[in-house]
Order: sequence, then structure tokens, then C-alpha cells
Amino acid sequence: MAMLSFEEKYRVRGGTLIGGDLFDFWVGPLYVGFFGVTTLFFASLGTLLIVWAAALGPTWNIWRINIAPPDLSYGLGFAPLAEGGLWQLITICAIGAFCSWALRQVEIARKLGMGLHVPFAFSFAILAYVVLVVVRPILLGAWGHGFPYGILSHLDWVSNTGYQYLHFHYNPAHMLAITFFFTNALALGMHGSLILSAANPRKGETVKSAEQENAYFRDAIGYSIGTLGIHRLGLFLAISASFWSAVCILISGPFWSRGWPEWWSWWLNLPIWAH
Ligand code: UQ1
Repeated sequence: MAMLSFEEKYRVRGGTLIGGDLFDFWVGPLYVGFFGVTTLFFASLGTLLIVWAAALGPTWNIWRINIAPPDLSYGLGFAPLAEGGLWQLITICAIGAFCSWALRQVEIARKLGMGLHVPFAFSFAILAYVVLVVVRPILLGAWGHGFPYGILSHLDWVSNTGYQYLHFHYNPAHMLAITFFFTNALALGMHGSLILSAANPRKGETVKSAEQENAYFRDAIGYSIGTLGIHRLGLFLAISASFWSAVCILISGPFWSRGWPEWWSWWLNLPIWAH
């Protein structure tokens, strides 16, 4: 593959977090790095363990394969491989791969003298996963509270866990998370369409600039957040969606074990209503 002219300029040694020059090179278009190697190690081992666990199960139907966490009776101990132990090892590999990937993002950003916004953003996705399979299970006292690895089975888990709290939409943190997901989709829809509209002028006309982008929104709603601002807003909305998702499941069980509709009785019990 031909190397782009700017790639050569930026392919410089250094900026690594550990290991010095160890693995500090490129293979084809990809940077390797110490954490590229650890990512590959954890991702490959984890995938092999998933295939092994699937082979122990009753089906190769991709929708129905299910790798369950240990039974609640194992508490926070290790379980035999075929009884959730593989789920535990797969979870360790997943966290190893995700954290390696985040550190790889840090090393690449450092090499290029960029900010650490990408690994910062990605860490919120890792946080949401770790809350589900590590933090909440520990607070509830058993690995069995983690979610099973399977396409349909993890959906069943979400559904069952939701109904356990009667109506999950009454969870205030869930409300916030959904609001951020929807607003994020709105912002990206507005941003993507605005950029494409500026990049696709009438036939024969030049591509439009940030001036027209700003003017469009000032005309439409009297306010433009600006070209840098929309990206700050997008990052804030996206990490907030992940953050409140993590909070909404973390508080369900460890900090609130009844139905979520009942949580709102604090509102009905305010002393300001006429009796
Ligand atoms: C916006 O104001 C803006 O600045 C010119 C953008 O940058 C290209 C945008 O993409 C969008 C969507 C907006 C409008 C957003 C708000 C919150 C008013």
C-alpha cells in the first residue's frame, strides 16, 4: 500500500507510555505499539474463549448462542469453566482489550501532539460496560448479576432486569440517558445535514463555508453554536448518554431495589399539596 505523504511526516518514534521503543513501529497503515500487541492478545484470546464456550452449548445458531455468567450461588468467587468460568475469563479479556485500545489511542494522540479527547470519550463506553459486568455485580455480591454474552440472551437480560424494577422508564437516570441519546441523534442529524448541505451547493456554485453554516442557523433559530461548538456539544451529549446509562443500571439494585415508579413517591409526599 502506498504511504500517504503526510503519514511519513508523522510516523515518528516516541510518545509511548511504557516500553520505550518496544513495538514502536508500523505494519502497513497501522501503528502497532505495546498496546496494539496487548489489544491483539486480549481480543484473540477472548474470541477463542467465546468459541470454546459456544462449543459447550447446545447450538451454533448465531442468534441463540448464550454464554452465561456463573450461578448466583458462586457469589464473587471463581466458577468452573463450563459453569460461568469462561464468562469470567471472557470478561477479563474484554476489559483487557478495551483498556488496551484506550491506551493505544492515548499513545497515538501523544505521538501526534493532539489532545486526549478520543480516549477520554472512549473511556465512557468502557465505564458503561465495566459498571454492568464488574461494579454492579460486586455491589450485589455475585458475578451472576452480570449480563450473558449472546445476541438474544443479552436482550432478554435487559428486558428481565427492566421488569424486575416494574417500569424502567420511571428510573430518573434512565430518563436522562435516553434524553441524551435522542438529543445526540438530533445534534448529529443537524450537523451531518448542515455540513453536507454546505458541501453540495447548486450546480456551478462553489462549496459554502462556515459563514453560510452560521447564517443558516441564525436565520432559522436566531442562534448558531459555531463550528467548534457543535463538536463540543456532540462530545458532551455522547459521553453524557453513556454516563447516565451507567448510572441508571448502577443504582438499580445496589441503591434502589423496589419498582422505579415507587421512587417518585417523594414527589407525591411533598408537604406542599392540599389534603
Ligand atoms: C451550528 O450552529 C453550527 O455552527 C455553524 C454547526 O457547525 C457546523 C452545526 O453543525 C450545527 C448543527 C449548528 C446548530 C446547533 C445548535 C445547537 C444551534
